[in-house]
Amino acid sequence: MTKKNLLQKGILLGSAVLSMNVSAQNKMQRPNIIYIMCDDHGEQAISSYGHRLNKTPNIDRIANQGVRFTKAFVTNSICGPSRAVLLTGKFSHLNGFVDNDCTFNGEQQTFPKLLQGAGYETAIIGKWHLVSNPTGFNYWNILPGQGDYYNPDFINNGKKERKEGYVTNLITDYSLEWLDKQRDKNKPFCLMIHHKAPHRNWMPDIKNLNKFDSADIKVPDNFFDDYATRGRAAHEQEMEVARIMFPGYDLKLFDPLKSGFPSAATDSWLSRLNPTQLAAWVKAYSKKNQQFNDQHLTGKELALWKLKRYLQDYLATVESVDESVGKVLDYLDKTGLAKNTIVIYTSDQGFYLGEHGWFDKRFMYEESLKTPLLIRYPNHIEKGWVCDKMVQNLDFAETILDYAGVTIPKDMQGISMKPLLEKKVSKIRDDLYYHYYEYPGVHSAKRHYGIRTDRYKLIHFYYDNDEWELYDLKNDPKEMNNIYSNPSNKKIIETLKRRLVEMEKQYKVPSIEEEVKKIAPVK
Ligand code: SGN
Ligand code: CA
Repeated sequence: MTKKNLLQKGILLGSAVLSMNVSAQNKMQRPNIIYIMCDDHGEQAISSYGHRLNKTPNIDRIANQGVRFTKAFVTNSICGPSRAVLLTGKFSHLNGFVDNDCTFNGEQQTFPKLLQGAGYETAIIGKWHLVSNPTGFNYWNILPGQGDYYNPDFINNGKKERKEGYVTNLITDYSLEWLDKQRDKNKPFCLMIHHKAPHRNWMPDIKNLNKFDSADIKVPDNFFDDYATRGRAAHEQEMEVARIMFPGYDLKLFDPLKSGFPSAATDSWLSRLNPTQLAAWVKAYSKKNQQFNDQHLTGKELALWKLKRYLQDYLATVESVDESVGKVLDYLDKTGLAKNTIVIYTSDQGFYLGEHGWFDKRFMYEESLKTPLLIRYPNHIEKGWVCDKMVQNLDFAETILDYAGVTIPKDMQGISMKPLLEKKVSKIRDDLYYHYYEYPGVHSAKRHYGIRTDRYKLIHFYYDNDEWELYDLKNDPKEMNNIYSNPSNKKIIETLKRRLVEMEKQYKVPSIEEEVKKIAPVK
């Protein structure tokens, strides 16, 4: 009798049971995923990246126990679009969420839905920013819109509730509670912890308000960039620390000494604070604001003071995120979950911490094109590895599905990083495509798209201008010299343009003429 016949007659029951056990075991061994994403956390403010602005020992634990990417990039450096790319593994023009004014079509395919369908328990806690309700999650508890730092509202599986406390701590508490008590422990899980911090207007927790007061904050050497070699986009943006920041909202120059308390009318961003919190804020800023008033700074000195105040608050806001990461990692250690859980730490994009004189993101220049990326998966990813190969947030969904053993849909546009993470290939991409759309809009970063290779970056600004920029990242890593008009670069420009056309075809990008037709005419 053949094995097939024996099986059919139930004689080989023993081995059938065995094979069932193996598959049940395989299922159990599917990794859990904890995906932690901050909002606007530039790598400059993570100590393992070596910029020496602050210390993030807990985020660094992920780097020390796993891999740190130095060339992880986004496809569209802005919040909602980045989140939509993450969920769908598709560029903005295909997932439909090109700028922050869009509403996410939650009916489309997303990786949490695919995980759920494959037996994963899925949850998202924190910032969402995609307008429509989350789909594909067993549990969701999100901040409405941008959310508030103090005493924020949450929408908990559809029900709005105001929670007393500081947003980063509350997101952490909800996350630990879900991990410990709420999830179905018979299933592998994917938990997405999406912090609001350190998004503008950089409001630290009370205990950190004075943490960086005497810190020696390094000023980027291109803070006073005059954009001499660049086109209109860099000249016409509205994201300069010196020129654009609001005295109260951004720089916390409310005047408690004069009025006793900042008024909710003029300082509405403070209106969420309860009287005890407000008193702590007034105490924390009064003396240093008085010192500032007494100095009567102007010109470059004033600009430097603004940068320092901005970074003090930004870094103090990051402190709570690091603490949160520590709590989550400790929980994984304590419960023995660490071994079989992939932990990813990233941001929705990078951020300018004074480079080129800026704050915010949007541009295809390095600080905002990049996003920090740290991944830990014990026994699968080498400890303390620094990977300098290019990856994109477009690849995240594919990577997670790959690790979960779920077939990656053909219409996803990224590439699984799993073979790279396991050192089975030396790289997954030679170049990347970028496209930013939110213009006209806040901060006035003009529409542009472009290509980045390991060495070069070519950008085309369009809509109300038509300008190209080229950077040689090897000789000019800070992108101070636009070399597009240098005749010696004719060949490389031709090559990059040819490759751009190929990528537009591969990624099904509509022509910019088509795109521009759909929006308001240039004024
Ligand atoms: C708000 C901020 C901007 C920020 C956008 C988008 N202004 O409009 O500074 O660029 O959000 O940020 S604020 O006055 O409201 O703080 S994103 O991360 O959501 O894309
Ligand atoms: Ca953001």
